[in-house]
Amino acid sequence: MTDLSAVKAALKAQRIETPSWGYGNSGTRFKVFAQAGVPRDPYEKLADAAQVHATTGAAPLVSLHIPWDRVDDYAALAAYAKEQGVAVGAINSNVFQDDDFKLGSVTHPDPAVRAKALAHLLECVDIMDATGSRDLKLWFSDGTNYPGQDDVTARQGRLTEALSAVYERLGEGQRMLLEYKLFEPSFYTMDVPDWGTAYLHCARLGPKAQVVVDTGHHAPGTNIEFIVALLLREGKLGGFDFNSRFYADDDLMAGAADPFQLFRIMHEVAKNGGLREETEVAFLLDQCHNIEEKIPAVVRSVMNVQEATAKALLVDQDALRAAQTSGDVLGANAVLMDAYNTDVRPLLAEVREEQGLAADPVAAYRATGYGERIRAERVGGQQAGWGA
Ligand code: PSV
Ligand code: MN
Repeated sequence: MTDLSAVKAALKAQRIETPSWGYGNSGTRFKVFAQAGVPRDPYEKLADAAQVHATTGAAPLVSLHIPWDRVDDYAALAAYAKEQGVAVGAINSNVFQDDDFKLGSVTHPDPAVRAKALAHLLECVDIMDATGSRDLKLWFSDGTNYPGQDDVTARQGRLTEALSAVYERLGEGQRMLLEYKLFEPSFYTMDVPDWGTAYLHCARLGPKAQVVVDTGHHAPGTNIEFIVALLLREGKLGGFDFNSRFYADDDLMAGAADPFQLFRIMHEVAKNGGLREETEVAFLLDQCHNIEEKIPAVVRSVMNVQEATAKALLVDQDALRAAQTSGDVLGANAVLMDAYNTDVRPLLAEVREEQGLAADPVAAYRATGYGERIRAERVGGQQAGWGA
């Protein structure tokens, strides 16, 4: 039997981190559709993120991307976040938008370019010191497009060198989260294409280095929950970049394309201790809202993660184990499906009401009139986007 009060406590404790870039303009390589009311600077992004937390009670952290969120005074930015009721979460490095990085950043054949990339990563740790962030999230677009373009093994050596330098710089309580991606923008080889490569580097570096699973970064059909279970078993799951995909790295709302997959992932997380605070799994969203209204889309995504988590917590683990040990294939599958097919919306409404929140966060957000206000007030200036 599942203990409902424990399920509720776990749901109340879950902290989902929203991405600053999710509030800015975004698009595909074909077109960016600007939206009225979009933030013009990191402060306005934090104010938007605070709306998501105010209505869900589950999104107290905001992940920043440097240089998109560059400011003069990061301590002041962190203080502003606090005033708004949120805090700065992970710092995401960006070594993929500078002309010098055409052939790579930390794995570039030219040592001068590598030094420039490393300097940026170290600057990100300085920013973490100022904001009080725990996590440095590293994703490298590095790789090659053509067989023979560069020495794949040498590139791994260069990667090790840069990662080691960053690892050495990490302070007390800080972590390095290494994110892998199968392809794009490099098409022949990515230097960190999969969890195995990320794991090898993190294992070599030490306990402060962990792997990030971006749900959009795998080949179609990949069993992501298996990867999650293995990483948790090794103490190497640092966190997630949640988003949905139909085809490649679509960056759609988490839980929108394949809610069953999100449930299966959260089931492995919940079962293997990933919801315990001391395990420190970061539940980040990494998604963009190209055609839909941004703030309610982030609210919806947070709710989708919560629903998947609630269903995962409702799995009757005793019944599951009993079915598994007796070889009852259908019975075991039924236990899992029973939980997945439970309508957890009333449970989550109850959880929210117990926290003094409205049962329906999207409706609560609409009722604030915040959307109308920012559309009226944020006129003029440069709207934030990927390049800003
Ligand atoms: C790369 O595709 C990625 O998933 C990384 O996390 C980047 O930092 C992020 O997207 C930027 O949107
Ligand atoms: Mn990502």
